[in-house]
Amino acid sequence: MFRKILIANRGEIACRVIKTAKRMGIQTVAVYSEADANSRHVRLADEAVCIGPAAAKESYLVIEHIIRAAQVTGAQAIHPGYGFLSENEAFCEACDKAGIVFIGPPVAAIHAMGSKSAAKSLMAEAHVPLTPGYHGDNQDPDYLKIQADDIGYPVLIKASAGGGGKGMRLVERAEDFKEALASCQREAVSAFGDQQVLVEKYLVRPRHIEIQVFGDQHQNYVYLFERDCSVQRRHQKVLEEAPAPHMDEQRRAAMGKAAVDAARAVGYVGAGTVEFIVNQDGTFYFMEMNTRLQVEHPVTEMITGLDLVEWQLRVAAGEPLPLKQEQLAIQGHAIEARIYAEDPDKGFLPSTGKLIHLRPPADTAHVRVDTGVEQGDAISPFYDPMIAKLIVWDKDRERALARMHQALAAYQVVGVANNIPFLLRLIATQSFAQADLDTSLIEREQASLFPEAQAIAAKPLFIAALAELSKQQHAAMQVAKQSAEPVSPWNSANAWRVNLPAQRELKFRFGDTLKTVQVTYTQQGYTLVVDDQQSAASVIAWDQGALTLVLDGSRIAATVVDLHQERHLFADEQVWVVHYVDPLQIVAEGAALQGGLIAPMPGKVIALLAEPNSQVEKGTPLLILEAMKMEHTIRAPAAGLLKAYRFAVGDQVSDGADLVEFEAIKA
Ligand code: MV4
Repeated sequence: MFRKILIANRGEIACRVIKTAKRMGIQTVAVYSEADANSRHVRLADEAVCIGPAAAKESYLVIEHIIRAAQVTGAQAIHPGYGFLSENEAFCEACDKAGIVFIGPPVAAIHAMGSKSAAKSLMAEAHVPLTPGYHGDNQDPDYLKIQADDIGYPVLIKASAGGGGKGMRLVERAEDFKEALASCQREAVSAFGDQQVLVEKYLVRPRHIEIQVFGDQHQNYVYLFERDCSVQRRHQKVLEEAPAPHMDEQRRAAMGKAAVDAARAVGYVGAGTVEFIVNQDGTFYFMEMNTRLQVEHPVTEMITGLDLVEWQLRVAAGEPLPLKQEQLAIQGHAIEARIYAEDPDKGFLPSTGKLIHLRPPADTAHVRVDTGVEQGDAISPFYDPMIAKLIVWDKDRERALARMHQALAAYQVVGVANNIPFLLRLIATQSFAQADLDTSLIEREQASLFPEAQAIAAKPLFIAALAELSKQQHAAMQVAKQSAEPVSPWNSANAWRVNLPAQRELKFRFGDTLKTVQVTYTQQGYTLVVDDQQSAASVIAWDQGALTLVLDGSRIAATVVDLHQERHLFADEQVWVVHYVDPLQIVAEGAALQGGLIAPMPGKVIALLAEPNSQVEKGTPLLILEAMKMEHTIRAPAAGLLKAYRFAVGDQVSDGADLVEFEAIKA
């Protein structure tokens, strides 16, 4: 077995490989770009080597930098992970040339699977079922048209060098064939430099089911059952599960045999995946073979109890496969969700930034989180914006689905937009819940996946209000501790007023809607009112955002995370984001139109910051008001003329007092 391996990757897969290597007592070398200098995979590895600037093409894709890192650290083998150089023939050859073991298939297998049409011909020889169609070299348009007519419409024209859905044309009618062919050939030339196409029967509502295969260097082959990866968006997998719903033993054995025959046909070594496109009736056809460990391999690990990276290391070190086919069995059901820093409400635009709050669900026998980031890390714009893979397991699909809901709802992320709420809606769709799977599921379920924006209920607003009150109370107490009169009523933040019930308002914006929560202080805590909802509320505990509260007798644990004026509320397996409207800000914005800025609450003027009769920009600090034992900077709500101050430093001002005379420049 290797003493030391280098992981030529980053993020969750690098961390995942390091974890298995550590468990096996193998030393690990990480490689990282300058952008990843403080990343988790670097922290987890025994050694780390910088291989270049942030851009992948100057770091993670630079073969000689990686080979050199292995040589200087004495790594005997390289694990490529997935993506990057994991299916790159030149990299595989460079490893062989440098006498470093490439943990993956021989270069001939990578080569054989690199071309779609070559792969299909290999599969045909291995009697692996191919989609009915024409995959030959005769590219004469008239000949191809005859083939299409024989296949029967609808047909799909595909660029042989294409992949991932690029270079495909659906042809519904014979009269459209020639034009679609010409268009597909043009795209194939421009995108892949090769205009060869194939013509297939179009499968309606297909599923994507793939078989995990393993081969060792002693011609042993096994299949580790199947994964259903039909839930995709723009050819990116979103959810994966194992075993495939509605799969029967005979079909599983037939697909497994086909996959093993395919692996044997190319002399495959290591972990491989044979992808099939499958009709709703279960008939299956070869699609492509991947010569890397797939992103979704953990669902296979969860139902077999195996560690596929350990198998990869053992096979690469020349050991025989640890188990024979008859020793392999499926236990339970596993589902994986890919958690991404992307914004589903903005076309899944990637989101970058610092993960100021990141709290995954705890790892248990039922929940596994494979991640490359920790709280405080950043999602950078240079790479795939994956936050983590969340994998759950239970005895059957229904229980696994419940686990996934629970785990997603517990996954707290603040600092980047993310797809967790989308994933929660996705697993709750009728189609997914009932395992009515096919590659168009997400398109089909658009209505429930992108619902109309809902009005916010009272509960989250009350939680936000209680968090705000607790935070201000805590701040006031901190100040009181330093003041000469810690028990003075001025040092409390309970809106105390002579002969009046202590009351105040807290304002929150949810989307474009402004909500005002009326707060009345009571002996027991608070009475909160918003719209027509009223609740008796109290705070049991508040510690930097961890809030335990009681609303109308029900105890609730909530997490409230501040990001600038945003308040991210996690409670009841839900998340809300509201915008706290600082009373000082709203007064400035609201009052500026009347030519003055009024004091939002009683306080003392402690500083005048601009010159009377001067032009100021929007946001220019004008004065500082000390209110509720906190300093509040009153800023110019718009560009305009600061005509005069109405108070001097040290003056006490009452709630609503006119502070300055200000003339906004009309936009
Ligand atoms: C097909 C097909 C329907 N009929 N072939 C998409 C890219 C590549 N994986 C093959 N793909 C398809 N080939 C025939 N004859 C539908 C797809 C397809 C698809 C396949 C698997 C997973 C996701 C997909 C999304 C859209 C289309």
